[in-house]
Parts: sequence; structure tokens; C-alpha cells
Amino acid sequence: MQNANDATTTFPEGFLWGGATAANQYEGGWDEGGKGPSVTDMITGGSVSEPRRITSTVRDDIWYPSHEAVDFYHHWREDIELFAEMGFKCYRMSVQWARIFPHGDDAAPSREGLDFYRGVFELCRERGIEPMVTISHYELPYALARRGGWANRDLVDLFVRYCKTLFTEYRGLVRYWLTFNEINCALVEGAFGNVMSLGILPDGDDVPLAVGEPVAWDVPQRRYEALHNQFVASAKAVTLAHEIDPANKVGCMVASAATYPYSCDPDDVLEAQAANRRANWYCCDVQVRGSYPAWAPAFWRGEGVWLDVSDEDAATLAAGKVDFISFSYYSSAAASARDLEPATGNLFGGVNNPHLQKSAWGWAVDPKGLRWFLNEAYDRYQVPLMIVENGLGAADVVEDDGSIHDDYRIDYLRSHLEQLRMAIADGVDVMGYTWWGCVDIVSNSSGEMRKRYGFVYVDKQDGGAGTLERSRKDSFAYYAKVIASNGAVL
Ligand code: BGP
Repeated sequence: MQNANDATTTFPEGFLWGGATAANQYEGGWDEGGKGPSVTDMITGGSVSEPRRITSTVRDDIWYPSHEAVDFYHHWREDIELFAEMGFKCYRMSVQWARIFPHGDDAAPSREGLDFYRGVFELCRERGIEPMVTISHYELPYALARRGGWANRDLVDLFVRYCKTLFTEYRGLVRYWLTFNEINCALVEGAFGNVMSLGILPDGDDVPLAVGEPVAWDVPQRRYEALHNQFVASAKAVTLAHEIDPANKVGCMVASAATYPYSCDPDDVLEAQAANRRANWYCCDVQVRGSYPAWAPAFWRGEGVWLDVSDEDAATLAAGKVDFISFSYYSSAAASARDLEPATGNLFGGVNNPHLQKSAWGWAVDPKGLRWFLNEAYDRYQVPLMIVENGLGAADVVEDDGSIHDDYRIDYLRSHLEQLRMAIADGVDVMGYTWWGCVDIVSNSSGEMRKRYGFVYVDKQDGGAGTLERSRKDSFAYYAKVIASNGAVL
């Protein structure tokens, strides 16, 4: 029954095939062109066993991966030509607030910053590539973090002003916008959710940012209020985008965490329902339906928090519903009421799923979970869906002749596209698919270069060495073939 689908179903006409990156992991030029520092510029490299750390000043003796990253700032023409060579129809990227408003609240935007992105968008358009722009992707201006990050309500108006600048400046050049990357990561306990998602800084210097580990300075009430501020800011941005250009389409963006019950024990089933609500539906409900779900008060009580949503905020949320849902998909999760072996690599926790293989970084690989998530989300919201991140982080080997045989990446891509095609056959309205890290960039969670996702290899190593030279991996030709056939050849 579950496999009752038509394997000959093709991808829709105009499907947005492409790749995705984020400025804080890709752009570099951290202090060039008048740019101010962002939160990520204060975060060190790390590894799977050594968490990244945040420092309160930039120190000379430390490698900060975002400072040069892989230098899109000076390689953008070359990289966009490579994307065009693969046949991209869409390029999802992010702009840095601190490149446009160096301190977040400057009297006027930086012309140099605006012109940099204008060049990028114009070249994309010339090559037939539709830009999709994330407005905030883990890169709050550091000066605003020093003022409390998103816990400070002033950020709502500052963000709206930043958005107004973008929507006005790039009217007609950019039509697809995402407000906050993985907005639900504000719910991830510990340093990661606070610092990366909300720009809430720890007390002290040189503080580790371990994913999912509780920290004493994490105040859940503050995190939920800060997330509420982001919801309000996002809703205002959606309304404004539509006013400035009715052709604008604005999406929310969540880190999907498709969560299965570990067993058919009703307690496991309820546990999975609660986990899916928390990780996936809480944010989508607010941003797609325009209001908190009926179960929000019970949920808040369980989390030990309480939100008093004013009538004005409720009206703002109701008016600023997004046009589509975008999400990242890497892995699925399992939930159990019993105390079982914890999962590795899952932002939202859960237990280990013995049916799945893991990547070298411990992330469970589950192509079928993508089909499950697409169907669940579409049943629930009936708005178009876009997969804006999916990919495999792996340590590639460069052969003596410079070639890179990344069959594991091709297998991962193919198996996920097969499930995506099945979801489309199931009737889900999917706008497009952008592979995460289409060119090698810095890993967000571990801060490494070694964890590579790209179809394009970049000679840049942990610690900062490398020529920054670009080269094509085997997966480059594979993806080009997929796109050329509009997914008929997988
Ligand atoms: C998502 C982020 C990205 C990205 C990706 C892969 O959570 O939106 O910024 O980095 O995950 O994760 P990582 O880089 O940690 O392998």
C-alpha cells in the first residue's frame, strides 16, 4: 500500500532545482566592504568531539571559520558560473544584516553592501537562476546581540527596516524570500539555540556551544519570548513584502525533525506526537496559520514558560501568514517513553533508530522520512513546500589526479530524490529542491571544513590553509544530468 505510487511520475514543470548556502558559512570578507561583525564571526572552529566556542572579542590566536570561509565574497562570479553549468534553476543564499547595516541600527544602509548582493542577483538572473534569499541565517549583527539579541523587542522594528531596505532595493530581482533560517532551532535547549538562533550571548568569554547540552544560563522563558519576537518580526516582513511587490513570495523555514514512535506502545505514539508538535508544528502553525495552536498553553506549561500574546501581536501574526513552507531535511528521529539509547546528531533529541544507517558524523540517513515529512506537512497546511536543505556531510578524498569520487553523496542524493518523486506522486505540491552546501562551505554545527557537502570541492582546510581553488566532484556531473532531465534520470 505504502509503495502505491507511480515511479514514472515526473517532476513538475518549472521545478526549482538548485543548491543552497548561507553567508556566515560561505561568504567570508567578514570585515571588508564596511561590514560589521556578526555573531558567527565570534565563533571558533571545532570538530565532532570538540564543540565550537564563542569569544567576546576576536583573538589573533584563534581560527574563526567565518572570517574567510571559502571566500564567496571574491569568488562569486566563478561560483555562480559553476551553478549555471550544473543547470541550477534556483540558488538559495543568505544576505548578512551586518553587511547592510554594520551595527544593525545604523542611520542608513551601506551602499557597498547592497551593491555586492545586487551583483550576485543580477548574475544569477542573467544565467536563468532564480535567487531565493534567507534574510536571517545565524548571522545577527554582533552589536545587536550585545543588546540582548532577539530577547530585545527593539529588534522587531530594526529587522522590519532591514527587510524594507531589501524588498525595495531588490524589487524585481528577488521574488522568493525566507525570513528566519530554521526558526524552530530557538527551541533547541542549551547554547546552540540561544546563540545561533536568537543571538542571546552567554556570560563570560570563550564559552562552548555544544548542541543540545543544557547550560545554566539558558532561560526557557526568555527563549520563548525571543522566538515570539521573531514570529512578530517575520509576520510584519511578510505583510511588507506583499505590499512592496505583490509578486513576492515569502516562506518560513524550519529544521524538519520527522519523528516516528519507537514502537506501537501507545506511550511511544504519544511521545512522538508531542515531539513532532514541538519540533515541527509549533513554528509552522504560527507562521502558516497565523496563530498559536490550541495546544500551545498546555505545551508552554510543560516547558515551564508562559506567553501573554497581546491582541496587537495576535493581529500581526494573523495578517502575516507565509506563502509557502521551506525546510531542511537531513535525518529523522524516533521517540520513546522509555529510557533508550539516545540518538546522535539530532538537534531535537530522541532515541536511536536501529533500522537506519548513520553518516560519518552520526546523522541517521533516512530517505523515506523525507516522503513522510512532505506528506504530513502538506496534509496539515495545504501550502506549497520547498526542500531548501538536504545533503550529506562527508570527508572527501582528493585523488592524485585531482578527481573526487563521491559515490556516497550521489547515492544519498538519488535515494532522497526517489522519495521526493514518490511524495509528488502522492499528491504533495513541491516547488523545488536545493541541495545544501552545493559548494563546500564551513559546517555550522562543528565549524569544520572537513565535513563537506559540495558538488564543487574547495581547497580550504581546517585551520584556514588552502588555495581556495574550486574543482568538480563526480556528483557535479550526476546532478547536472538530473536537472537536465528534470528528474527523469535519477
Ligand atoms: C542546518 C543549517 C545549515 C547547515 C546544515 C548542515 O542546520 O541551516 O546552516 O550548516 O544544517 O549542518 P552542518 O553544517 O552542521 O553539517
